Amino acid sequence: MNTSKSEQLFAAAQTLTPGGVNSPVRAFKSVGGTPRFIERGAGAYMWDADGNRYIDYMLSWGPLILGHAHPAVVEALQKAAARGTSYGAPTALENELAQLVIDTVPSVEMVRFVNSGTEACMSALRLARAYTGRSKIIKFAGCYHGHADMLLVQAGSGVATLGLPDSPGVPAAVTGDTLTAEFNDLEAVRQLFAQYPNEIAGLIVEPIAANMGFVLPQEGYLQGLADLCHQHGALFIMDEVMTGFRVAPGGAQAAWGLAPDITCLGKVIGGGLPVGAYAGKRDIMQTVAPAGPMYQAGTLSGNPLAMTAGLATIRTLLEPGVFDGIAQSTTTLVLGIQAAAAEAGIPIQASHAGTMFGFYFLKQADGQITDYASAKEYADTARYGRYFHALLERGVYMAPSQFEAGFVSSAHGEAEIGKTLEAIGEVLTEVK
Ligand code: HOZ
Repeated sequence: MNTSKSEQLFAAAQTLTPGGVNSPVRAFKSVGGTPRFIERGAGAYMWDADGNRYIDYMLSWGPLILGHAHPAVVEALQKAAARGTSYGAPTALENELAQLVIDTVPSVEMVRFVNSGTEACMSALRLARAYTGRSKIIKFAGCYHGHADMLLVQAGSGVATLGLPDSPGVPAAVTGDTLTAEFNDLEAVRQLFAQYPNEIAGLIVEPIAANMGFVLPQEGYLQGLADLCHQHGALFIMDEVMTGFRVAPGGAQAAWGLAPDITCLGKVIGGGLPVGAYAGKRDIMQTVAPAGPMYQAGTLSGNPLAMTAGLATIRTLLEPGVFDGIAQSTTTLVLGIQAAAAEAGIPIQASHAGTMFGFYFLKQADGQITDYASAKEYADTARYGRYFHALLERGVYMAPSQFEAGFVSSAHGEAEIGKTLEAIGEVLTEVK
């Protein structure tokens, strides 16, 4: 595969921006090699600067649930752009998207739009602190909620991929109120609440830990967290930036019958444009300025183009059969990966939920990954790197890290899933 243009572009980029990328997970650091510079996308495919075509399972890290450049999204955006790209004043579009989110995500009664998942989570925690008058928060090792200072503690995603310790530049005073526990360990959280009575404002959790690979919550775990929060006067915050509109249209909370106090959203609700949102029960959300005293603002928040792309995406996703079709493709893909790995005699741990999936190559067949500690212990990142590149050579683009999730879109039809499984079958015999 000729990648000379990507190599030239990457060399230039490294002189222009740190590491040559504008977000660390793009840099292929843990899998090695040169990141592909992408020129265009259509449906399930994207093309790099050298003209190589890939079936895309990263989908901009989740947002593109209808695939690249879906006609309904593109057409709506073209019309919206012609009317102006930002006003710094409210629009009807914000009402429409807020109402759609409220109608679809069960626990949500009010929404505040921001520009990214980072902003959504950062603001959700400020809200929990403002609402409860308490300072401490709980997060889980290997979970990633964006790069706000207080949340860069035992973080997943790029921090896990690069094997970084907690980031320099984050003052100890800022993380002093961040308590951590291992994912799926309810007892650890019980102990934290016992240790800090009346001090914990809220607990934030990814319902599926999808920034340290793909770890499903154990039966009853998330409800157990919610119950502990409520017994102790803390808010239960679900970070559904990745799982929102992906595990089910109403997110993991709809699929699993959970009622968080605050929900963080992003990715799909912006249809590929920069967006985030925090949302929740009315009396909690009324704490936010100008309705209440907690300050949070943004020049481009509720941006008309982002609202337009989100509306077109979600409306199309909610058409009969669309979501279920993507979920079915995801199931077919994961079952196929499991079968191919079994045939090749390679131990893996694969799982999926709705339209998301993930799998680990295991260093030992009896290794079971349930949290960040076991992910670091059992995940065979070296084999993942070989698998990633062998697939890339065959025109299949998975996330460039063992510690990230995969995504499927409505544009991934039988042909794409079939070709992908064929490639995976070949690759798994190669990386044995
Ligand atoms: N949530 C994404 C990683 N899991 C964000 C992508 C990025 O950090 O660039």
